[in-house]
Amino acid sequence: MSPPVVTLTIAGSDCCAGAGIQADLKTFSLLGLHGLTAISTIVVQTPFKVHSYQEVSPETLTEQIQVLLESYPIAAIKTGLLGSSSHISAVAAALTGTKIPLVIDPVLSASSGADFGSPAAVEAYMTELLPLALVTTPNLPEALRLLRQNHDLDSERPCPNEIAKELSSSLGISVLLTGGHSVTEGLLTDTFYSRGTTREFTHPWIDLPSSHGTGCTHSAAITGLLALGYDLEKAIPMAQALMTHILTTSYHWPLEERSQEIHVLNQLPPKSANFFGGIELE
Ligand code: PXL
Repeated sequence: MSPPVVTLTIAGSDCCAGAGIQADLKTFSLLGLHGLTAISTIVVQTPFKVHSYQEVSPETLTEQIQVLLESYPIAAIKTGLLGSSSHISAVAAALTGTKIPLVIDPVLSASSGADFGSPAAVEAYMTELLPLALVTTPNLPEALRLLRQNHDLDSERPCPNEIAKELSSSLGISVLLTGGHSVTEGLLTDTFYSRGTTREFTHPWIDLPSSHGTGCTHSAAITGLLALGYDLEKAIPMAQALMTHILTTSYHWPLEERSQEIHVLNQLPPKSANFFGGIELE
């Protein structure tokens, strides 16, 4: 048996395993990949609330990345939650000079609370880390924060095509602006801007109450497909098909004593080895 392709995630640990490192690893496994992890932050949370979080030192974060880069044939890398500007700078320093495709999910806040988007973090993303990426996958609020634009999204609707283009042009990388924050008639549109061209990917909005980790899973799927050798133009629609499968087959437990229902994205391995949510790997 040939060894699996290796993929690295640099992100936070989510103890309830819906988001973060745990979501990334499950998504990599689903694609038949060997996932490696460099943990930035330990987040104590459930889907309803972030209780606390603890950053690892920038030195320990760097060391994890360095030993993994030295020891494994890593085919693609993603970053998720980085707890501070020191983390972002440490990751940028550790990845400078590697030619490995890099996907950056600029997590500026956890869905259940906790803000990671200080002005220093935004600055470090814009000047140090994001320029190293092949693609970044912000949602609209994240893209606006990175561009330091203030909009009241309840009353204004900034044009996603212009935001994606502006972010892409200022960084010199491709941008996939995810559309989860503007659902129209049950559909949402992700906007992809790359080298002067805009493409829109429209798909059904699948609402999953009390769940989290969609952004992590989505960017992990893109990273995994890049690791398998697909280019971005193919990886993006394939990752979306995989997301639709993961969301429509999500699961939850009966309520019993708990006051709220917890829904979990289904990243369990499919029965047929080569079938991923309606897409056959070539
Ligand atoms: O979904 C964003 C996210 C990323 N990483 C970690 C998280 C969360 C959200 O809860 O906990 C570790």
